[in-house]
Amino acid sequence: MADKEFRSGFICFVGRPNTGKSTLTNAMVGSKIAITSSRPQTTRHTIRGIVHRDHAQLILVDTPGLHRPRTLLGQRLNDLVRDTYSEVDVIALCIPADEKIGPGDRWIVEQIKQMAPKTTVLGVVTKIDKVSRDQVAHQLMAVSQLLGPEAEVVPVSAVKGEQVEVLVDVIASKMPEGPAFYPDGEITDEPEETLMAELIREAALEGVRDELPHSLAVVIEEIQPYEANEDMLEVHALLYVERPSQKAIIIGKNGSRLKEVGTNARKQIEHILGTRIYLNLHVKVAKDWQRDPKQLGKLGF
Ligand SMILES: Nc1nc2c(ncn2[C@@H]2O[C@H](COP(=O)(O)OP(=O)(O)OP(=O)(O)O)[C@@H](O)[C@H]2O)c(=O)[nH]1
Ligand SMILES: [Mg+2]
Repeated sequence: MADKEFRSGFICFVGRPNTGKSTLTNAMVGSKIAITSSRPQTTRHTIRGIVHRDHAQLILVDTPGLHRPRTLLGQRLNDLVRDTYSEVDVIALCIPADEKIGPGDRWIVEQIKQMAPKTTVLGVVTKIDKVSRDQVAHQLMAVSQLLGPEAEVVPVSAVKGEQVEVLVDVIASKMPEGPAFYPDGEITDEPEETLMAELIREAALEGVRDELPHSLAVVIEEIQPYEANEDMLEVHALLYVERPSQKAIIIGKNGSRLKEVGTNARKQIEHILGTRIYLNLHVKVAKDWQRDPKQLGKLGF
C-alpha cells in the first residue's frame, strides 16, 4: 500500500459548559495544557493543543462552553467561540453520554449552521465511562439525529482513555492534505504566563462553591529570577474576586486556604515548566468585574 499523504488542519471542540472539552483536549495532546473543573464555565479563552502523529498533525482549539450569556464576560466568550468557527476545518460538538440533549445543544447547532454552513461537523459523545453500553448507543443515535445523517459521531472517554485514538484517526481523515503547522514536540501555543495563571485559577477553583468560580480571575504580575536561589523563578500573581466576602473565602482562616492553593498550583507549574518556582499570591477585590467593560479589558477579555 502506498504511504498515506500527510494531513494537517484545525478542529475546534464546542459544546455546553462542563461537557468535557478541555479534558478531551488534554487527553488527545497527551499533556495537560487546559485546566478543567467540575464547575461549568472553566475555560475562558481559546486554547490550541497540537496532536502529532506519523501521518497527521491536528491543531485542537478548545473553546469556552456555550450558554445563553448573563454577563458581559459570557457575551464576550460566546463571540470568541463564534469567531473560531471560521478558522477551522472541522467543528466537533461535544455532548456528554449522561445528559439529555436539550435546547442548549440545539441552539449551538443552529449557531454552527448559521456561522459555518460549509464546515464539516462531527459529533463527540463524551464521558462514556459514566453510563452503560446501551445508553451510549442511545446517545449516539440522538446526537446523529441532532446533527443530521452526514455527520459522523464518535463515543469517547477522555478520563479512561477509551476511543481517544479512534477520534484522532477520524479527525485526521477529515483534514486536508498538507504539511505540519507546528514543529515536532510543540504541544501548545499558550504563553507560559497564561499557563501559570490558569493553573493557579484551577487550584483556587478546587472546592469553592456557588458563584465564586465565575468571579475568579488570575493575573500574573511579575516573573523574575529568585534572589535566594538563581535556579528558581519568583512569580507574583493576583487573584481577583468580585466581593470582599469572596476574598475571605479564598484566603481562608489565617490564610490556610490560600496557602494550600499556592502549594497545589506551584507543584503543577513546576511540573509543566520543569523549573522550581517561588509563588507569591495576593487576593484583590475588583467589584463586579464580569459586567464591567473597563475591568474586563484590564483582565484581558
Ligand atoms: N467520568 C468522566 N468525567 C469526565 C470525562 N471528561 C470530563 N469529565 C469531567 O467533567 C468535568 C468537566 O470537564 P471539563 O473538561 O472541564 O469540561 P469543559 O467542557 O471543558 O467545561 P467548560 O470549560 O466549562 O466549558 C470535569 O469534572 C471532568 O473531570 C470523562 O471522559 N469521564
Ligand atoms: Mg473547558
